[in-house]
Amino acid sequence: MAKKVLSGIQPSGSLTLGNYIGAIKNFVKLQREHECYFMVVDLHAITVPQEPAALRENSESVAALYLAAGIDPKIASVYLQSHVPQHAELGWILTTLTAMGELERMTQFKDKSSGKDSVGAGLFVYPSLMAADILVYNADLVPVGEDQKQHLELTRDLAGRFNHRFGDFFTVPEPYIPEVGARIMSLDDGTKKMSKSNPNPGSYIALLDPPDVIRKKISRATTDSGREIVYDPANKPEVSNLMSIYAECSGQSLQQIADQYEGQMYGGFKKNLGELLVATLEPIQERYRDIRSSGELAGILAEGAEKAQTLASQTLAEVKKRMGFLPARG
Ligand code: ATP
Ligand code: LTN
Repeated sequence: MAKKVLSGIQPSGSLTLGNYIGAIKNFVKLQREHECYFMVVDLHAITVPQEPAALRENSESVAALYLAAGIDPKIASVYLQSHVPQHAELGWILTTLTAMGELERMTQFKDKSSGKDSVGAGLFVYPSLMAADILVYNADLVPVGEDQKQHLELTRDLAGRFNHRFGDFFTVPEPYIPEVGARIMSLDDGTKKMSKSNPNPGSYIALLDPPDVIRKKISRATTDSGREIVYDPANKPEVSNLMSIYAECSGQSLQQIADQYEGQMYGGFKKNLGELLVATLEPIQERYRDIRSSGELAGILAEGAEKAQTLASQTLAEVKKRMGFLPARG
């Protein structure tokens, strides 16, 4: 049976290979069988300071990359979170059902706030807004990378808490996390996740990096000592990471890759990986340029938001009724 699927990516920088492998590839896969909602979560992006011009550019860029990567707006709704005000409204309501202790335990909050003099309250309550994103559509499945698992757990708890207090209403959603590639690591440190907000661009492959930059970044990627090309994330995180990327872009299994490169040096493997990435990303980049220059994006986003809002407003009306809010009219 068709399920409801929802996910989002923050317009907080240029999308990386981690976002593509961990999230977007699955969005594309799921759209054929399910009712899908794919957002650009701009309200989440402002939980850390964003320059207005950069937020505008990144929001358009993420939306265009969704389409360039293969999301078909005729079958999936693609839109901006801020165009559907029910997200913020349900976000507030769920914040009131969330315990401080639950938010304090979130590792993303701990990572993003550590070492900062001043941290916005929005960064702290970010997971309640994410729960609202999901529950406002009563989504069944949420395709995300490994790092979002904890936020999904909280979403499930909040759905259960609401249902317990106000009667069964919310669907308790399931995460949909890929087996390989759920956590693509940084190219300069195999123990850190590849992230678009890393200040060192050498640490990530951006989906829009030109071919020569891609080749250079892969050739400079840190590799573990030793010379064997084997998949062993605990002892050889950096080579294992490159192997995961290779597997995701070639469709080969990790074992096939290990067999193919048995006895070979890192250099040849990295050179081939660079070419594989260029071949994977070039068609996406070409479609991206077409979409940006076509002028069609605004219309697609407006249509997506309209469809999403129809469903979200029904959910919100029911939530408010159950909680005892008076109706605005009648
Ligand atoms: P930021 O650095 O701004 O926090 P990010 O690059 O971590 O951003 P998000 O917008 O937070 O990206 O994530 C979008 C989606 O991409 C999420 O589903 C997330 O789990 C997934 N994702 C992000 N980074 C990776 C990664 N390195 N490996 C696999 N999936 C990832
Ligand atoms: N928190 C997520 C982005 C996000 C999201 C969502 C993902 C916001 N709302 C709803 C799935 C469903 C992140 O940082 N990657």
